[in-house]
Amino acid sequence: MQNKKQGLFITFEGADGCGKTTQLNLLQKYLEEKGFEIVVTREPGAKGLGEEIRKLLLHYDGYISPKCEAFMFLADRAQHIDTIVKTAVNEGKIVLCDRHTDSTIAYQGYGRGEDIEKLKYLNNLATSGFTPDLTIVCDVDIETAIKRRGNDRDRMEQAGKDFQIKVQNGYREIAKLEPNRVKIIDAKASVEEVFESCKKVVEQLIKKRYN
Ligand code: Z5A
Repeated sequence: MQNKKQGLFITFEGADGCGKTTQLNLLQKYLEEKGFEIVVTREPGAKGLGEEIRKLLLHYDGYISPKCEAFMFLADRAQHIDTIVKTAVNEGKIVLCDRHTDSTIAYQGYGRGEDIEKLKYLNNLATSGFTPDLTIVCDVDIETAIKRRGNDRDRMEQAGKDFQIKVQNGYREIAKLEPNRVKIIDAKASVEEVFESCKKVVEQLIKKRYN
């Protein structure tokens, strides 16, 4: 349970190439200018052991079974939450995290077809129930996302267009189920316009938390 003295945990999600990292970086700059202490992090692979897991997940050139893949993301998450995210939030910082639990539901659940309820249980186990205060999903059609992403593809990005569409629809379902936490932002517009939408939802949260 987070109290008023704590910071905030904000996650960015969406299909690969949606533009979420661009928005996260803009938000970091904007909030730092307002005097907030910001920690920027990511899943998989924030640092140390996580970076090693990331290398395997994205660049291992042999077969990784869907269940093994799910457990590797979850292992990274357990380490990340315990060693980076919780500490920073408890110190009053705002943590901006590029991908988190919803990626597992969207990619391993909706995308790969692993049991979603079981994945939710495992997410909860990995995070000890530590949940983002806000999740911004950058929603853009897959053709645009593919164009933005370019040609340099890792193991996950090679999964194909049908897979990405399932992931995209997965995010839309997640947002329907948790409308208070998960906000869908139309990410098709220009970087500046998308940032205006992000700022709006973040400012609402900050007002609620700090005023
Ligand atoms: N994964 C998983 O399966 N399960 C899990 O539990 C977790 C992750 C945690 C991590 O990849 C992979 O792991 C990911 C999901 C999976 N795989 N896939 N596929 P990653 O960390 O290497 O990368 P990513 O998170 O998928 O994407 P990214 O490289 O960070 O890109 P992005 O955040 O989606 O977009 P971007 O870097 O901000 O923008 C991409 C380009 O578009 C760039 O050139 C920008 O300048 C441009 N851009 C951005 N916004 C705009 C707008 N508005 N207009 C025009 N151009 C724009």
